[in-house]
Amino acid sequence: MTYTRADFPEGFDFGVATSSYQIEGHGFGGAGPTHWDDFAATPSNVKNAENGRLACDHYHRFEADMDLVAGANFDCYRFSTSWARVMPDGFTVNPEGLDFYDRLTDAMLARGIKPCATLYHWELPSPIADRGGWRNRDIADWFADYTHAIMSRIGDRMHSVAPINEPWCVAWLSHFEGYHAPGLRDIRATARAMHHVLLAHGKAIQTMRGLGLSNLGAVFNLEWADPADDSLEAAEKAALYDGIYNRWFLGGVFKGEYPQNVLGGLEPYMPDGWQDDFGTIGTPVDWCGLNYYTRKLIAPSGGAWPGFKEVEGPLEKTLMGWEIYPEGLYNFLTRTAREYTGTLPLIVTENGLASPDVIENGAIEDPQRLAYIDAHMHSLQRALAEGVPLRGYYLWSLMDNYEWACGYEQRFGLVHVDFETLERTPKASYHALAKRLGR
Ligand code: IFM
Repeated sequence: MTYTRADFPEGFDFGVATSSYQIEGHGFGGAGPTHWDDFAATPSNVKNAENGRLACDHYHRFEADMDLVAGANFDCYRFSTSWARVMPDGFTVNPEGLDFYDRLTDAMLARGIKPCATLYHWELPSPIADRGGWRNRDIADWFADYTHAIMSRIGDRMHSVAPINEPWCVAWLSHFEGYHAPGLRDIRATARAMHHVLLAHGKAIQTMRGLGLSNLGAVFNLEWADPADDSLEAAEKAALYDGIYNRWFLGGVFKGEYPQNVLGGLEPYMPDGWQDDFGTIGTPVDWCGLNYYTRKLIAPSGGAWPGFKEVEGPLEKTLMGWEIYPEGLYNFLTRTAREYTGTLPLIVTENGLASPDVIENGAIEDPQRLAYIDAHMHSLQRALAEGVPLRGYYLWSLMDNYEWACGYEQRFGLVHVDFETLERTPKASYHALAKRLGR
């Protein structure tokens, strides 16, 4: 089944997403060092020790890149602003950084594209990391100051804003699994980051309300967890994985509580007074964003808490090795509305896949991407038919970019980037979507 714009309700937004460090070229415009530069410079953390210093050179090519967004008939462009570009030392404003986002905003508006900003997509200024980064409670106030600086400049022209992309990655992946910067594997650091990331979210929302901004949201990455077998132990571990990955963050923001099964492991390491912060964390938002890619099969592993492991599943996989499971998107849309957000608008703020795309005779065929998109659009249709207040669907990503610890190998873009010449070539999926999203 293939879908076009006409299959979706009037006013439904189609968008495409990127993030600052993954595309801009962090070496330009007076941006300061980030913990991703430090992490990438440390052996074995990132494939080929690659970093975002040049990336896609979007800093100099953003006008042409906005032509690509408009050319595929997308309504929205979800981008992020870089704390370290706006405040290279974490605290002091860099006028060049503000000017860049000003130009980028105008480039979107000139093409009729709705600007959808995210304020933090992982490039923490190194001087903030030196002060403990997400482990330090003060980060919530520092982040609010940065929010004030950037949104005072461009906030009036934003269609929507969300403070933090994917709090699970910011906290768990980076402080417990050590897979992302700052590369820690420390349960106390994790518990603090899990809480402070939500406190910072709440303070940023309050700051933007103070500036008179509206259409503010929260963006979560959600991963469906199925037990690897029929045992009670596997079911419990899948529920714990779900708690850590999904319910902790949704629960904090929308219910003012953390799941008991996760507190069972993290509570001894939580910062003092965490129970008193839910008033700030739960500051009302106007929409909820869901980033969805895959599911995991979970089994007990023995050993220390949380005592689970991922087991390889049987479904077709993407280049990342992630199973393709569109059912999970349907599950999350219905469950989130039912258990957390009620009538609040939902937006799928990221969905997409990496594939081994190569140019042949000037063209790039990426049929797996289009099939993936259609299968997930089918899940959107099912959720809409059941009354889920879904308002938009954004693809990850506009163009191939820096896929963090995987370097430049994993190509998530609708547009191919040659990382030698930086030439952009739209893939077959881009051309197909441009037709389907046309009015
Ligand atoms: O590239 C990332 C992005 O930065 C956040 N969401 C998932 C994408 C694919 O891994």
